[in-house]
Amino acid sequence: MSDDVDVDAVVVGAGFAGLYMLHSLRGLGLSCRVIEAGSGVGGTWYWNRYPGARCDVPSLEYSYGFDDDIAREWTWTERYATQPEILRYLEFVAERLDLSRDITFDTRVVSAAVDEGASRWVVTTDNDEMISCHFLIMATGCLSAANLPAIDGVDDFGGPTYHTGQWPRGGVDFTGLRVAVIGTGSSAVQSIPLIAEQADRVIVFQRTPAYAVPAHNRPLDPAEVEQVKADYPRWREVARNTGTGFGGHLAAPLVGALEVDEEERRRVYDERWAAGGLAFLGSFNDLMFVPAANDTAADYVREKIAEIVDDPELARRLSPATVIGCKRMCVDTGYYETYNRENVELVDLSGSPIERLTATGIEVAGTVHECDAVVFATGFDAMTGAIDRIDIRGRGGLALKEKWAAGPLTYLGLQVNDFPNLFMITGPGSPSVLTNMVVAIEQHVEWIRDVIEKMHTEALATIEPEADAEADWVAYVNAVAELTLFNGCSSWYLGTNVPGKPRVFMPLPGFLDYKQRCDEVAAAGYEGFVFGVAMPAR
Ligand code: FAD
Ligand code: N01
Repeated sequence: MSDDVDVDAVVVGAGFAGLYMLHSLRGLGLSCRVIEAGSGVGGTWYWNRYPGARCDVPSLEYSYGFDDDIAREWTWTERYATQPEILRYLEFVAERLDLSRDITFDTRVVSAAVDEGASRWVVTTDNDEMISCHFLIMATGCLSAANLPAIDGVDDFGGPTYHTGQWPRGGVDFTGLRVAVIGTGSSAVQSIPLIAEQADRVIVFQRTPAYAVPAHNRPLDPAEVEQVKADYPRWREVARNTGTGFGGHLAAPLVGALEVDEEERRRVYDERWAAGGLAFLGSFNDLMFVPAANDTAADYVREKIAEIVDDPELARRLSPATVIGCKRMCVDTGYYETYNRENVELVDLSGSPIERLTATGIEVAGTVHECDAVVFATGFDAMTGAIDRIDIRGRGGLALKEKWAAGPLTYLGLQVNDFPNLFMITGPGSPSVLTNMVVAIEQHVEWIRDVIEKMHTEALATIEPEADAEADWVAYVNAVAELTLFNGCSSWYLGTNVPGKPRVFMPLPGFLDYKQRCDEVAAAGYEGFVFGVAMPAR
């Protein structure tokens, strides 16, 4: 072990969340160390370098709002920025705020344990370093723990394999190759059209078809950018007061899909389809609540798939039968059109899963589909995966993983009972992945910053949620989820993409209500939290 290090706070992760947390803690005059497994800042945008990776919340909104100078100095070039552009933006922010000097790269946090006597955490890294800190803040990301399914024979395959979330930094050249892509979620929907343009052949292995709406990506007109920049503070304020953290400048739907006639419904869907992007699901206010309303949107997208894909049987296989929106919707550029190419083939796994990888290909129902490279677009152990991969021990040696064995338990998605001074940014039980995540991250960072400032001012050693407050919050999150159609299919929101993970809806729908609740809790003296002057014994 190297010499022990003492800091006020350790932040794990240097994506949008970790960078802003570091800047905020510095603003309080605290010493802070960020530990990041990657070799640079960026988080999601450092790791996901697959072809076609870009945001699906418009760039003008998918960016920090906390610093007016940064907002003015940075100029987005496309409606939906590419991964390299978003990474450059985060590198620019890190440089502008001189953040990297407090970040340790290429280092993974492997464990963290409460030292009850000293009211501190002891954090250990894979470089055998031990860091003692008062506050431990997980900025580990909701979608950062790659999910590599345990498929037989992976080691037998003779060619290279890639996961979209761990893409090589130098890129991959698929020219002349037969490429298998496993999965049809957002990462696959973005990458398949570009891989198909380069590779000799693409074979897509689809277990469940996805709903995709067109991005209609385009270069941003400089005049439009300047107009938004001039009005940025108002834009940001409006976004922070929506249910999703973005799109506040669009007219919010005031009616349900079943409250209008067929002609009006189609007009609205046509308009949203032509506008492009996730706002399609905001066409009507009941789409995620009323099954018959949801059917109208699902039918509309299925019709579009049938119009775009030339082969009717292929269109049928690409058409989802589930509730639209219960898996995260995909935003595409030429995804369905790609299936009209001669060099693209779909293997439907709905009847029989992948049996194994062989030396030369992927075997399904006794047939080996020959390929030279395999892309796992198989997603993430979402929301809890990155946290669960760290051995976190609270009071009495309680393992967080054990506490969460039946599903994550948190108060406000920010803290866990028995784990004093441990915070999570966009933790389970908060709106997180159902929002423009930059807005949700800023709200969490600022809430955590404010409570830490209070603790410093008032010489409070610990903060921790009461067990009852936590139990009530978990019940509330479940009750809200029950009102929606999110339970209507298997999804990573529910953890069902990872074998053995409990089926629990992890995020909380409704950003605005949530934000108001957090503000009320703080205004009421941090209702539901207990402060200690010294670390209490278990
Ligand atoms: P991340 O960016 O995931 O960063 C977490 C960091 O923590 C990672 O760098 C990781 O290496 C590090 N880390 C984790 N565990 C450890 C450990 N034990 N030790 C050390 N370091 C660790 N959201 C949107 O709102 N709009 C979008 O358009 C959008 N597009 C996306 C596109 C893709 C391809 C993906 C995968 C996600 C997208 N998201 C989007 C969600 C995205 O994850 C968030 O918007 C945001 O980038 C999350 O930032 P973060 O800092 O919370 O986490
Ligand atoms: O992962 P996913 P992702 N055999 O979990 C399939 C964000 N994001 O990386 O649906 C065969 O959505 C799995 O099948 P099924 C966004 O929030 C945003 O694409 O479980 N198939 C599914 O088809 C997104 O939702 C963007 O039946 C297997 C796919 O793999 C989240 O990140 C871009 C399998 C995984 O899809 C995750 O997206 C990218 C197996 N054993 C990501 N295991 C934007 O557009 C899994 N699958 C901004």
